[in-house]
Amino acid sequence: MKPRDDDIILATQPKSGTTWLKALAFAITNRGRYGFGDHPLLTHHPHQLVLSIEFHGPGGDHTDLNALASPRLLSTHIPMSLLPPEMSPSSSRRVVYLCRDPKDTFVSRWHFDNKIFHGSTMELDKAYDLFCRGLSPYGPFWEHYLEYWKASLATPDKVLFLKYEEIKEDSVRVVQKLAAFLRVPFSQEEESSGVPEEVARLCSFETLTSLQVNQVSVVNDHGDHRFPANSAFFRKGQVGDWANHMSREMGENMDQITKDRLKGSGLAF
Ligand code: PAP
Repeated sequence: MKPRDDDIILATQPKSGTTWLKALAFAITNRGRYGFGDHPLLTHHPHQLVLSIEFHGPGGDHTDLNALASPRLLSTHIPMSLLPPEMSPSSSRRVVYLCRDPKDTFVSRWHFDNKIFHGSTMELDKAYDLFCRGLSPYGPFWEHYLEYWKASLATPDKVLFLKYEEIKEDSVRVVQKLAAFLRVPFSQEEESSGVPEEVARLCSFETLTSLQVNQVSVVNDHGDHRFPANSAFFRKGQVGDWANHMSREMGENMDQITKDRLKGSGLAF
């Protein structure tokens, strides 16, 4: 893939809200193109509308990313320090990073892996131990957060740092913030006719999970049978579900690790 100056990169650790962020960014940047009554999000999974840099090609989607119209919305789980220099944030290339309380991200990941790797269920205790030791598929978990966090502090006009919990708390406010950051702010007229609210509603867990396209629970035709089914990207969509799976001590221990790893950065959960 050839990076372009006006690419918009949505970066996340897996299970921290990628699907939600894709839906929001797609709805915001394409709002002049589609009405809410026949919106592509009503018939397509967000992962089909915003393609991933690392999952296209063999083993993933076969769309040629170079054939997409500008500005492209692309997603990645790659740590910032491993992005090629031509993809780093610039005055025209924006990066939106979304993270989530590590405890909820961990629990979501555990469910997801057990769902997609049929027959190879890992005990939660074992997965917890690996996670706390920093073993995760996209490199050290907390450093992933920190790299994008530091970039957002250094260049807030190029890197927007969001938390899953803040979108849950006030999704309309985040929709407005995201639109402004992507240089497509809502007009006075859009604000007064409730467009930010419409976007938030369209992308909500309730709306997306009510759609047939997102209820597909068989393996998709993504060219490879390892690609998870659409429904696998939606589970509970809640803040704090970790408490239903981990003991209080496990939660406190993970909080302590998070505190230690993020110490002095100004980032906290
Ligand atoms: P991915 O990185 O593999 O694409 P990602 O979308 O980041 O996965 O994570 C899925 C999580 O986001 C699930 O969380 P849970 O397991 O705790 O339930 C999923 O339910 C949640 N999610 C997906 N879409 C939304 C949404 N529209 N609103 C809120 N949460 C959502």
